[in-house]
Amino acid sequence: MSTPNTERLFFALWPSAAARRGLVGIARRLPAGRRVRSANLHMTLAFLGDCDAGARVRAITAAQTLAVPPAFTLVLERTALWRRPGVALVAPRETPPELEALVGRLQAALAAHGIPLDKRPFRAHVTLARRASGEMPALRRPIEWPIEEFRLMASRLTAAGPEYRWIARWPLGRGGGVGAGGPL
Ligand code: 2AM
Repeated sequence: MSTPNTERLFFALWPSAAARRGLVGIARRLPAGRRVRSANLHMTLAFLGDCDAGARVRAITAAQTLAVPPAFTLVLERTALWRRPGVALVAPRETPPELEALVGRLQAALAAHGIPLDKRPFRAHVTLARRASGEMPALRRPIEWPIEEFRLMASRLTAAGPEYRWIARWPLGRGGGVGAGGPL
């Protein structure tokens, strides 16, 4: 639970309008579950949990010093259900190397700045619904999502569910090069 002096932070990718439409389209076809609100759909890169002001500054510094991979297109092709938590999701067939690089470098930079992360390995996915069950519908066509930036997000729990706002954004590399990121 966040205290008045902490914020729940995570790094994430936020979908383009077209990718969001694709995500909402498949979410609507789920047989059961509590759907994630359209504005909240995202892919988590690294979950930091409750952070005080010092940890927030270290997280921003870590992201700024990152050697970002080039921009790329993420193709989401499959749906799945993680039965135990009841998470309905969409995911790429395989995690693209640029996404592996982004997450790996982010994890390393956060560790170097003294920010502990969940030990569980990264599994690229977008949560569509929770408390989901039943047969997952197949995508009618792959969702193509241009990944041009990543964001540091803060989450606040409200009576209507979680509310997310971005704190900072960093562009990925242009023209296939690998460069150091900075806030937009
Ligand atoms: P998800 O990626 O499976 O949806 C903000 O809470 C985001 O961080 C959510 O997207 C959530 O799950 C992800 N996340 C990862 N680990 C978490 C944890 N231990 N507690 C809450 N959210 C977590």
